[in-house]
Amino acid sequence: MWEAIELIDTLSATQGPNDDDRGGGGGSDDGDNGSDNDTNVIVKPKTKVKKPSLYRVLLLNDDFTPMEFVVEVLARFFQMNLESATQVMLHVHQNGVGECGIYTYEVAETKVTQVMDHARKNQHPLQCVMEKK
Ligand code: TYC
Repeated sequence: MWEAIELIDTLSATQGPNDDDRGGGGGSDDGDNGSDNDTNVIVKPKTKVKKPSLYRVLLLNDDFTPMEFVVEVLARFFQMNLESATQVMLHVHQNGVGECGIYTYEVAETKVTQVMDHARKNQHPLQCVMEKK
């Protein structure tokens, strides 16, 4: 995608009469209509900035994963202090599901993988999933 921008001809603006006009019989050879407020049009690539889609990382409740383990997971992988981690853990315990954080796709995917790997290694059935916001 391209956008046109106008560039004011600083040469003609600062040097007064155009001294490049040799042999043109006084006429202008710069291809414009002769009125000498020269502007040149150049093109540059249009910078496209798109906001990335965001994803919620969620923890699901189960009957077997120890509360202490869930708190430790929230502190370790989601940078929560013990108070926040305990609040989120209790929310999941009471409501079945709770939000650990909101991230771009690849960060969210990494968090889910880290939590699931950690839970499996410790033989807990803890489930962590992501969903588009
Ligand atoms: N319900 C679990 C228990 O009573 C605790 C728990 C909380 C498990 C949150 C998973 O995501 C979870 N031990």
